[in-house]
Amino acid sequence: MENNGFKSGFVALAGKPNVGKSTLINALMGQKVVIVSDKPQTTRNRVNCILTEDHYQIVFVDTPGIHKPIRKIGEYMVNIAINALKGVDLILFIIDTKDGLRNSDLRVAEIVDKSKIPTILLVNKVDLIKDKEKINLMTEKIQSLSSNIVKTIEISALTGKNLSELKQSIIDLLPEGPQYYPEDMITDKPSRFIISELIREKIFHLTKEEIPHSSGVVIEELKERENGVLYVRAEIYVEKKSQKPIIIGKNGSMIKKIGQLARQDIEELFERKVYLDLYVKVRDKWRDNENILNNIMEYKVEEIKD
Ligand SMILES: Nc1nc2c(ncn2[C@@H]2O[C@H](COP(=O)(O)OP(=O)(O)OP(=O)(O)O)[C@@H](O)[C@H]2O)c(=O)[nH]1
Ligand SMILES: [Mg+2]
Repeated sequence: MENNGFKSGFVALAGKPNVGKSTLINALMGQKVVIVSDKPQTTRNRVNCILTEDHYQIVFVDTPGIHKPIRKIGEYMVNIAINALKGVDLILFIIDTKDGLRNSDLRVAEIVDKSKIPTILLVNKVDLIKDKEKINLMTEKIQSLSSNIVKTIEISALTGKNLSELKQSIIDLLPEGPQYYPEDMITDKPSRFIISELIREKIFHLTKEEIPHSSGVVIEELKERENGVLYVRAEIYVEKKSQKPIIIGKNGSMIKKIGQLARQDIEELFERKVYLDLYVKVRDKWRDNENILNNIMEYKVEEIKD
């Protein structure tokens, strides 16, 4: 097949939680596709984000942060992240200059090294750090651990610093290849997944301590009504009875806020009116329950099988 110089490939993000993987993907995509928060372990599934231009198609693979799992959900997440690197054309390995290097970064470095896939090391959040020496020491340490790093770029996913240079480097490193996805497709995930993520994002933004991480969102019903309104019924899972009133809030104020903000995002994305019905369900220790996880993390199941 003649590709006429069209370039394409899969570009996976790798890094510990909270380094800015999802923020970077949204910045490179030029629109919000994946959810972001200031709390670690926001991303729980692999999400392909597709950027198509005249001469190339980049499929960014967002992944959960690689960490030492405590619960079963963490094991799923790390498995998903590691498996998402298999067979990709390029890896973007992100470190966080603000947080410095930790054991998880060294673990990621080892995984990246083993993959033998060409890797760009991204030294992120440089907007927060003036200490050049610190940045250099971090960079050298990681470079010494991952022999497949072909380039290192200091970036800020938040301010956009050096992102056009990064995009050009990605394109340069991609092979000639086919257009994998239709040009108007921005993610491989179904509407249900995107909607559940937008709801979960609001919980991450509005609640604190153990609440965001104890919460999960499942879409129970999604249908278009005759009047064109998109009807969504979603269940928010929490782990303990005591967490339910926190999600609901005083006189229902918290769940109302979650619903309002999520609805706005969903309406914008789907360009139609949305009716969002939210329920809170206590699911005892759901994060260690494989039956529930296989449902909530359903989008990874084939991924995990080798
Ligand atoms: N100052 C600054 N903050 C950043 C930058 N990039 C990301 N952040 C912030 O870092 C936090 C984490 O960003 P995410 O994109 O959710 O990080 P992630 O790596 O996807 O995290 P997980 O999904 O938990 O693995 C958010 O509060 C972002 O706004 C940056 O370049 N500069
Ligand atoms: Mg993320």
